Amino acid sequence: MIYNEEFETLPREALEALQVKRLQQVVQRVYHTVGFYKRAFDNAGVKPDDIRSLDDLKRFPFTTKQDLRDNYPYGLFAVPMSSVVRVHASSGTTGRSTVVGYTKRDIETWSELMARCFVMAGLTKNDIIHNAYGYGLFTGGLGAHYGAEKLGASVIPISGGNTKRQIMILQDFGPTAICATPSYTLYLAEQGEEMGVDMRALKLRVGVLGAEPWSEKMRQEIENKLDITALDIYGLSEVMGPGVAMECLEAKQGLHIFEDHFIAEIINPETGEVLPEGEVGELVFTTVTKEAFPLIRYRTRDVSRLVKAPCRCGRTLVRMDRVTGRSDDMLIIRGVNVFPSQIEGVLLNIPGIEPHYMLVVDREGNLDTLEVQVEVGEKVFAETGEVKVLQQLSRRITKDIKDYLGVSTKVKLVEPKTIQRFEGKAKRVIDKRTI
Ligand code: DLL
Repeated sequence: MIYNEEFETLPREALEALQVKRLQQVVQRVYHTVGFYKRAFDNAGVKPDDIRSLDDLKRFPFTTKQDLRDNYPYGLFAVPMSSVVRVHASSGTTGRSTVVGYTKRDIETWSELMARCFVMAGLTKNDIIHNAYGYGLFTGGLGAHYGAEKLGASVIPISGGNTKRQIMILQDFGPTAICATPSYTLYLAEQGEEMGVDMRALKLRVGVLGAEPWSEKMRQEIENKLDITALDIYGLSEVMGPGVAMECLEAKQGLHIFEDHFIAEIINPETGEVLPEGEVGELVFTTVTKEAFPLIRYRTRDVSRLVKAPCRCGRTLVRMDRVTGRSDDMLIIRGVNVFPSQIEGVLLNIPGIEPHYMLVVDREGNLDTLEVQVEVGEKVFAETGEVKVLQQLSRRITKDIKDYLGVSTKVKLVEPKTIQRFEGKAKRVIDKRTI
């Protein structure tokens, strides 16, 4: 089944003609409504009229996460706030995270794209969807929720956390599909087993899983433990949220990008050069229908590959490979995006510690763990042999990181001068996860 037969199966020529038309409109619009784009285009010596074909897009400048931060919170919005009906944000709970906005029509578009994803996963209005993506500033919860309602399915808005209750609801409410991060899905499966629940006997049939990188091996584990088909969903707040691309049930080979709304390019992250189809590089998206927060050539930092070959499911939409990594240092810890520099920012505001730290990321029982090792200042160390003071310090660090970035950590205070020093680029992260 295909939710929007017309737009998901357009012949490539017609699809590209539609993209060019929409691209011309959005480029005109941002040039005249968002100061940032006017300056960026002027600096690059390009004008909105320069778009005559899709190929002309590569002459336009990139937009980066830094640009979003520099224009925090609403500087890149292309409509007045009176037309914005929702905001979301990624990376952390406060501070200069990236803030995105939606008009009423943007929410409708997003809901449709999420509905397309659910249908791509074989779901209908007769399904009951257990939505364990977090509700709040994160786009996962509400994004999936609106899409499920648009489809007419029944949503259980359980959100994240409270695992025992989730398992009870999985048994009692009889959901046929689950939305969650792949690592949390595995965790749920294992916790259920530990509680003596036969997790394969639940009514669950499909998982629509994403928001973090995962592997074929994890897919098999999830499918075995829950007796479901596990499919990959991709998205990012800046571009929309979940539902930028989705894997189809029929082929399970690559994620279809909704090209009537987003133009995808793959670039060499070092040079910015556009790479030919089939080569691995950094994904770049241009949104062509968004009203509140259009983005031109946004560098996602996600590493993937594009394949235009026809798909068994009948959709003509280009497919991207599952995202295996990033071309920057962003970490995804239990679905929360964290940059080492943000943790550094929190640490620098706490008296008594040194700006020498190391982040150790691991996975215990399918849940990510983050340990922050940080040096105590000489003075504090010399003056306070007292364990209590050190405990207080460590609690403060844990609390501040949780408050500012929304991620739980284990803090390990270490003696002065014990964390490795680097002559060149500092290595701040040890990621031990094997996914
Ligand atoms: O994670 C949106 C989302 C919610 C996608 C629910 C899928 C399901 P952000 O919090 O802005 O948005 O994080 C976006 O997460 O740039 C990728 O690095 C990573 N990511 C998202 N989906 C996948 C996936 C949401 N399927 C960032 N595989 C992106 C690998 C993913 N990485």
